[in-house]
Amino acid sequence: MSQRTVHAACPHDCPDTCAIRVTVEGERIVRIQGDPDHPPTHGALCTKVSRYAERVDHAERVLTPLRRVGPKGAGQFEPVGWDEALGDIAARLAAIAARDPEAIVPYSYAGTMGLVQGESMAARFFHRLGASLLDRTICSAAGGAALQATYGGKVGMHLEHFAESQLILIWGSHSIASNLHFWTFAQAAKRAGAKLIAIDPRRTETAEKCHQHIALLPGTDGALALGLMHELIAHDWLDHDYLARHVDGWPALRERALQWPPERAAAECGLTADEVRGLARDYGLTRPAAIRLNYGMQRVRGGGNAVRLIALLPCLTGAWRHRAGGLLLSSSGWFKAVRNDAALQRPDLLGTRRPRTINMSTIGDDLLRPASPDFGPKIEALVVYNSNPVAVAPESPKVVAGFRREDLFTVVLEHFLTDTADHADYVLPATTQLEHWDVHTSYGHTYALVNEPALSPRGQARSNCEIFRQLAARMGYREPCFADDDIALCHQAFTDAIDFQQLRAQGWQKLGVPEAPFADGGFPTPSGKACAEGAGVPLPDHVPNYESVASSPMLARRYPLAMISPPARHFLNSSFVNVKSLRDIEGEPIVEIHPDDAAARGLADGQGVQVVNDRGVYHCTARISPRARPGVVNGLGVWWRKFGRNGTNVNELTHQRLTDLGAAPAFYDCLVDVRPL
Ligand SMILES: Nc1nc2c(c(=O)[nH]1)N[C@H]1C(S)=C(S)[C@@H](COP(=O)(O)OP(=O)(O)OC[C@H]3O[C@@H](n4cnc5c(=O)[nH]c(N)nc54)[C@H](O)[C@@H]3O)O[C@H]1N2
Ligand SMILES: Nc1nc2c(c(=O)[nH]1)N[C@H]1C(S)=C(S)[C@@H](COP(=O)(O)OP(=O)(O)OC[C@H]3O[C@@H](n4cnc5c(=O)[nH]c(N)nc54)[C@H](O)[C@@H]3O)O[C@H]1N2
Ligand code: SF4
Ligand SMILES: [Mo]
Repeated sequence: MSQRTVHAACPHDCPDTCAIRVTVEGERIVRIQGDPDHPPTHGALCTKVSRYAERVDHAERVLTPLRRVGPKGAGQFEPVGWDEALGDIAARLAAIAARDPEAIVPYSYAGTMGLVQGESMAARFFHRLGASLLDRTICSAAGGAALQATYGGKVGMHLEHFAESQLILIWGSHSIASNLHFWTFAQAAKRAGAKLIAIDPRRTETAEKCHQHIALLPGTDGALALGLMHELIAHDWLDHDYLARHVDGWPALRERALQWPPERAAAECGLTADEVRGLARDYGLTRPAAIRLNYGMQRVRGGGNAVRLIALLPCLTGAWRHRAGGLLLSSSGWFKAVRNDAALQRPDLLGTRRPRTINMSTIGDDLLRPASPDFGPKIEALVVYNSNPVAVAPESPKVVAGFRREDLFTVVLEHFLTDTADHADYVLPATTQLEHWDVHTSYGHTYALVNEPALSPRGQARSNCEIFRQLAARMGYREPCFADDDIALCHQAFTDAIDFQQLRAQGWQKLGVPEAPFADGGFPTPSGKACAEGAGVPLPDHVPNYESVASSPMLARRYPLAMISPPARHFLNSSFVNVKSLRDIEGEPIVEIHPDDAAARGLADGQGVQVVNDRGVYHCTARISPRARPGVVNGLGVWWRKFGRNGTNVNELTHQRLTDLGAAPAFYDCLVDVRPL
């Protein structure tokens, strides 16, 4: 049989959004390779996606609709035909909608980042229904709001230009794990003489390979940024012309920064004053200097303010003047000009209705809330797609209790029986990226991509869009938009600036973003200036954690260790945990603890431990390791609960309090203690 190669895109929630070439022979996967012509991908995929065939053709893939037969949450199902499943689901949703459609809540995130299999037909369906809206805050909302306030959008440097930087601060990013293709450009810079500095509480493989590692306490980045500003001012390492012409609110920020001498910042951050001074000197005197900020540092109470302060650093030094200077947290805002979200999602189908919005990050509390004038109706039905909230949402004891409610009707579109699918009344088999059409943008580079199906749907799987199209038909929705097929949706996703035929021919297309976008100001804010302080935008400040030894000393007496829970390198959030070869690399759920903290607790390496706080108990294995700094433990995530020693994962311990900006979770703002099992 002859072989065929198609252009695909990695669907996962990763800034790299690789262009992929999939070679198949009939319905058999022959090869999955990075596209050598796509500059960010340059032919390489990460370990996870190189092994994608193991995920697509996994023995445990859900390949027929399933109906619950056991108790809620037990994961016991029987196969059922599509007609029966869709008929029953439509009838159940219609009955709830007849009382109050807002009692129905869609729950989705970035299982696929595709514009089509993400929020297109699904959004149309829920808009037509009048269901509650979902605020998708779980990952990047604090940093996103901060970029919006500071730059006027989620915009920044080009990925490729980091190769020409002379100094790169890798700030709150384990690039080798979660931004691998950036790391390649950083390596090129290093070979050309650049200095790399990691700013991260954890001594990651990335931090190890940098020239310097600044291991600050979690949630103290805002204080560090203020301390750096203090030094930039004190030594006059400022670009006065840039500040005068392109920054709003500089005099007030200057006053605030002058209150943060290096000693004060260092005390707050758990660093030495010399570390703060040295970092400021490097940043103040090296040209061009770039910051690769990432979302790890904004998963704390003050994450939004911290991002605002850091995002102002290149405005103080004028680093933006050079294309290899400035900052990149997200590039997704550059796609605003070419996206056609309203055409895909059709918010007009709401008519005059204005449903309430549920914040996905407080789903634990919200599932347990009774009806009230403030909250609206009790949640009676959840339709989950592209997400695994039982594993990934904060404070799992509450999330699980909510999902176990006997009076909650839950439908989960999935590839696998995840912790969330185990709690479903119906599980519907979804296609993977190799079996459906999609188009993609990126938050780490500036190329649009297409994904052509390489395979027919496995088993009875259907694409998310097909499932919502069929549900819409059964609900009696007759608007023409419910007849659009997946290819038609791909066409509608972009404005004419992206030529779909050309996209198909090459697999990707670069956006027209200026080389050095803010060399002469021109930020997409109302004033065109970067904003330190302005109308409705207060001056940023260091906002201490909800939970830390310094900010909550009473709590810290019982739970003296700060816990962060960044992802294990071979998983992608909770995706891939069930791929055995990847799980074997990670081994088992662990908590990294510094030798001194382990000794104080009489813990041995490899010993079973309970990680505890008032919210829950998480059993895992202690790894005594210099990757953990004193006072901070690293509970790597996000394991499936069912692979955990006591059927929990690290989110058993996290809380649902929200960040200062963006109403996001503060996963890494969490006190615990570690005790022998
Ligand atoms: N392999 C792999 N790749 C991934 C993911 C994955 O799960 N696995 N997830 C994807 C997703 S959804 C996202 S959002 C991104 C996440 O990737 P990043 O945006 O890089 O965020 P995290 O991995 O959460 O954290 C990055 C680093 O920040 C550090 N950190 C934690 N707290 C703080 C702090 O207070 N200050 C500072 N300075 N650093 C801190 C952590 O120790 C970690 O090493 O990666 C994507 N790529
Ligand atoms: N403690 C702690 N918790 C965290 C984090 C952390 O660092 N620490 N990270 C947080 C972050 S950054 C994020 S982004 C969230 C991520 O949370 P989620 O967006 O829920 O991401 P995943 O865990 O990868 O789950 C995605 C699910 O979607 C499914 N899926 C993939 N493609 C498709 C498709 O085409 N159709 C359907 N129907 N399903 C599909 C996958 O099988 C997978 O089970 O987790 C957050 N939770
Ligand atoms: S997960 Fe990231 S690095 Fe891996 S293939 Fe996908 S986009 Fe590329
Ligand atoms: Mo994320």
